[in-house]
Amino acid sequence: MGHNRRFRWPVSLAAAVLAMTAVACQPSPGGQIDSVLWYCQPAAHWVEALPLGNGRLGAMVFGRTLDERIALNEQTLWTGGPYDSNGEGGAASLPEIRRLVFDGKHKEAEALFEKTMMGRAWEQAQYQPLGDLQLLFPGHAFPTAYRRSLDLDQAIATTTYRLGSIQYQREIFVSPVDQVIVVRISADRPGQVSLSATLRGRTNSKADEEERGDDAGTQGASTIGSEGLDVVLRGRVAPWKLSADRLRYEARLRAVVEGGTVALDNAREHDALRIHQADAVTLFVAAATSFRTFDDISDDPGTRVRETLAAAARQPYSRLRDTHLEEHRRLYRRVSLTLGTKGVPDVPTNERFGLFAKGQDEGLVALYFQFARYLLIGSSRPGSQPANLQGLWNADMNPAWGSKYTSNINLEMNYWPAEVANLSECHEPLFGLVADLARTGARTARLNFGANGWVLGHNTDIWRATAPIHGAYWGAWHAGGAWLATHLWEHYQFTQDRAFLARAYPLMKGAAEFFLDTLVKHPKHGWLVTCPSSSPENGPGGDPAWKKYPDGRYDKPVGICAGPTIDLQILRELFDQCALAAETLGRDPEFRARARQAREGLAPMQIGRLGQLQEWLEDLDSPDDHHRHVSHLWGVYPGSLISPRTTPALANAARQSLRLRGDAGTGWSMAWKINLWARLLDGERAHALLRNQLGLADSVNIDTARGGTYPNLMDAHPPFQIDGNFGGAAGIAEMLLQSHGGEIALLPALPKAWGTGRFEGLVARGAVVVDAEWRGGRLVRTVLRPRVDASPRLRPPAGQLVAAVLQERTPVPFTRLSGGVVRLSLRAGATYEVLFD
Ligand code: FUC
Repeated sequence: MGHNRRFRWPVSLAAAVLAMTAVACQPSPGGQIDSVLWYCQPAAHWVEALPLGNGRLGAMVFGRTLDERIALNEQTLWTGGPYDSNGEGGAASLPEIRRLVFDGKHKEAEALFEKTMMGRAWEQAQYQPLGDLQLLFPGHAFPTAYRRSLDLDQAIATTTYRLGSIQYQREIFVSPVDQVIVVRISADRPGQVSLSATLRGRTNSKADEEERGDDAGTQGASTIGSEGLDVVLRGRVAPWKLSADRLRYEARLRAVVEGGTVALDNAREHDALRIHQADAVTLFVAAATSFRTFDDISDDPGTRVRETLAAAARQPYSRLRDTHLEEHRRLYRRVSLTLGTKGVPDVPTNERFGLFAKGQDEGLVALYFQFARYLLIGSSRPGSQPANLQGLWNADMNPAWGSKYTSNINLEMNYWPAEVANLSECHEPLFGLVADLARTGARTARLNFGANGWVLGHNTDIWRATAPIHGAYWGAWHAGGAWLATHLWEHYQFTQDRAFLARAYPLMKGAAEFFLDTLVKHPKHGWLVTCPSSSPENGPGGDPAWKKYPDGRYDKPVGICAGPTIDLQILRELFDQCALAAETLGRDPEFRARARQAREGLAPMQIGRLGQLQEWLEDLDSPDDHHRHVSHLWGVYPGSLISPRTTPALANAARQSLRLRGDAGTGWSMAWKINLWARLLDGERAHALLRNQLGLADSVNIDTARGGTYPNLMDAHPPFQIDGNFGGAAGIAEMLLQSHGGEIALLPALPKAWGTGRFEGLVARGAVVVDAEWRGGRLVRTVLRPRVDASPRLRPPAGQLVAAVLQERTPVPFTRLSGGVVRLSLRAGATYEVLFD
């Protein structure tokens, strides 16, 4: 079962030995250190290596001196090929499944669901590693003055060390402009660069094959050969029972030397480049697959790779580097964040976790925030696939949960920081996915529900599979598409881009239409509910351990139900958003009315016997339930149905639910709770969660139940899962700036630990760019840069008032509303400074 996979680390003995022998750390060279991750040892484990990416190609740099490993990824390399995930469909059994649920016969309902509604397979395709770039530097085993680093502002990983009197340097980046991985190796004396370089593909081990089983497909083997002086890796994923066609891929390595020689060495196991006594060498890796779209894999990766490589290798290194820097910084430099007054301690990044835990390094939070922005730029650029469970960084043939797209929290969380952290265009790959799902999910809607519109449950893959998988406990939930559709409206809120809204509206409408067709009246209360459904991955009474019998049978918890709170919350917002969008675009009055009417009939949110917000229609929440999913709090965040100001009773109940659930959990679970406490205006509790999330996770013991953060700042579910990074960053932003409910709230959940600080370039709904500066816990000034004409309400921090609003140092009028809130009138393109008492 996909949800209980073992996870193994690729442990390299050589790396571990090297880690111990690399002594004498090199302190930071002068200059910018607040955007740098750095270490005194090479990475012994993948979760210590440093990630680079251009949205499509990824690299993890270990920084070993003797035998460097750079783990490679291409974001479209998945098992299988285009397929239709649907079985015959269970629409005919829908009335019976519903009857069983309403009669309280949940086990029977799940059994019938699993018999009739599941997809052709119970798993989906998996994201695969491309292979490794391997570099061998004979004689480089015992360096001094070693240092490896990742500069987020450059998106360049650098490894430097001395060998005797010679200083070596490697710079690695993945260019978003030239679409290649570039490795530059140099020394401070001529003729000193000698190495061999090759590519290595990955092959399934027997254990991988067995563990994954038939349902997910396998990568199969690749071959290494050469063409001229290029090393070429070619592969084709293994045949898969669900797909007639299968993906092909190719990677190509070339070396351009300055001084010295390069030759092909095919005497060994397989072809390698031998670089001899060069002054410097630039290595290029280009890679591609035959993927064009989810239903077309007819591209020719060989031609693409050859052309890309030729175009890149023609250019001088300095030019490649400059254009890469410029394009990266265009996105990265939009936001800055400084927390605290202490400055950045000049110690290796892995030592900063301890300082942060002692309250001595809030700068780590700022680095963590920027790292998430960096990861989003690296794994989700216009034209690329959306960031999957691992962004695009995966070294495992059988990755946890297939490293695919889990849409009952994880995929959405990946995009929580996109808008507020000023990376709006990095959101686009998600919208492309939604457009595809609206096609594949329309078939599932018809076959399983006899409904119009489109539907997605809790998972999809690169082939946009939409049929339920895993089993009824997970697969009976089907509001994943509706949740994703709310991202379209969010993008519009933040950008005010009407042309985008016009394109997105049919997708939103399709997501809503499915529910307008499938909502049913609950026989007891007459409320409109979803059925069958579930509260994602949780059953009433918590998540009891699965009981497995020696003969392989198991008892599993039952999750199927009608009208879980999360569904009703998502649908309230989706129906509202559709109606507003239709109004804005002047379309579909009938549909608008239908959506509004359905919204009014939805089951209400309810407060239960523990004072909690009920997760289900019935008051079934257990005080002992510490389940990682907090689905019923969707209406607090990412939704905005519940807030301390507008719905105080529901907000109190949400608080109580959060208290009962506790502050621990997987990385993403803690990240969600940061956002929730921020929305509940409790900065101290949000910060406490952040402290938990930024706890250093043990990179070796992957069985630890505790989530946290690995030494390379990547999130530990465990194992590594990128959602926690993105959710954590969104939470940090949410503590500093909120813009739901029609107002821009400044420093709404500022913890004491961040008494002094500043940010520049965060974005509020209404398309207003916001800077703020505060001292001693008090906001000093804010700068607003509206991208469109706007008249937002602005809420200063509690206990402060707006003193003046200036445009080019000249006071402009504003209106005071109640509670310190003011109404501003802003013109697109102008800059306003707001001062506070
Ligand atoms: C959901 C979560 C798990 C994990 C997986 C990828 O199933 O419940 O914790 O994050 O997605």
